Amino acid sequence: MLKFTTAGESHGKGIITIIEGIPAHLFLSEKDIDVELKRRQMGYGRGGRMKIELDRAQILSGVRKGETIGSPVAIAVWNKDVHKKPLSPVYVPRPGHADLTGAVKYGQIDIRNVWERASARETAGRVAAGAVAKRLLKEFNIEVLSHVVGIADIAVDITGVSISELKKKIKSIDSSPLRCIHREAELEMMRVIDEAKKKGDTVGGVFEVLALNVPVGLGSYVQWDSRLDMRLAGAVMSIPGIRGVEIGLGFESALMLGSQVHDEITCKTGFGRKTNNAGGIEGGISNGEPIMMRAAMKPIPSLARPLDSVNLKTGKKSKAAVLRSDICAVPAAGVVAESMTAFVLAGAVCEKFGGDTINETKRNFRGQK
Ligand code: EPS
Repeated sequence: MLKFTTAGESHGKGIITIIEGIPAHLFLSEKDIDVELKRRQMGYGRGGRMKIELDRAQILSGVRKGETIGSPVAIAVWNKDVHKKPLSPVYVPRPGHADLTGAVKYGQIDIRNVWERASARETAGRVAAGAVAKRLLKEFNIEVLSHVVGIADIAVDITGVSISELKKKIKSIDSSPLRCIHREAELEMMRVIDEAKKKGDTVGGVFEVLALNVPVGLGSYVQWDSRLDMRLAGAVMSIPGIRGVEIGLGFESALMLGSQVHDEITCKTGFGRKTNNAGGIEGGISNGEPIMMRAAMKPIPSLARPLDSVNLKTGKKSKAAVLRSDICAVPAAGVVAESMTAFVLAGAVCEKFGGDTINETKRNFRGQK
């Protein structure tokens, strides 16, 4: 079984990721991971921290002579912004962050003890895991991409854009400020972010994740937790700030008739579909069409003009803590969601095709065709 775990705090020594279950003999370099770490750091509206950090991976174990050896792969992303001396405690939780629930749950009064781990800095570790998963998926020509389709109430309509067109456009957006395929909408989105910043506020948005060339048969309907849609939705929902995930038409399908929603089946060289409203998954199993997911991210809870809260020490009404943060992190969340998606798909590939050695996985993959 493919799994990963992370450890580390936002201003501790670094973020450590341990991945278990990566097949042996997969070529893997620190560069493969660095490319993805850099993508996570980008995006218009990021805060001061991203100017300090230059995230780089150090592979600590599981790789010899550029190849995985079947044992756990440990990766470190060292922090530059390390707090060496204890800082003064913070007692006023930010509404919407883990500050209060975490403080109550873990018996903390200094909420730094909560936010150090609840910080989205942890997602650097997820991206490291996702980069390894992407490296594995590359052996099967499976690609995972993302793009931003909305910031606050500015939305991009991609109806009628074919998958090949979308893929071409997405491939060139890494250098665009919001990873958005529509330049005019993007400029409008940037204005909304600037406006929010001026007001001491933050904004959320929606991104789309696409997985291309996914074979038929990943995941299963036989148990609730083997369904691919459940695993993908759960993985993306676990990213800090994500409040909604939909697959294919998602919520819109509830408003339509069955005859409008379901994708008619064709058969030429193999089974195909006239449409892809299901977003590539039926009965919890990948159906060979592109997997399409969207996720909604709420605005980041660290506000320069803080909301009402309560001082945990005195019990008195107080304004929430103000700290350096992003105004908008939706493009970065899209990159993290690619990582989570890649990891779930890599796990499902190993599960279906075997995963002790990459040659075994590939042989069985080819055997299905
Ligand atoms: C982040 C690092 C953090 C935040 C942000 C994301 O660094 P710092 O707290 O030192 O500024 O910028 O974290 C949050 C959005 C959050 O809610 O905790 C990162 O590496 O992505």
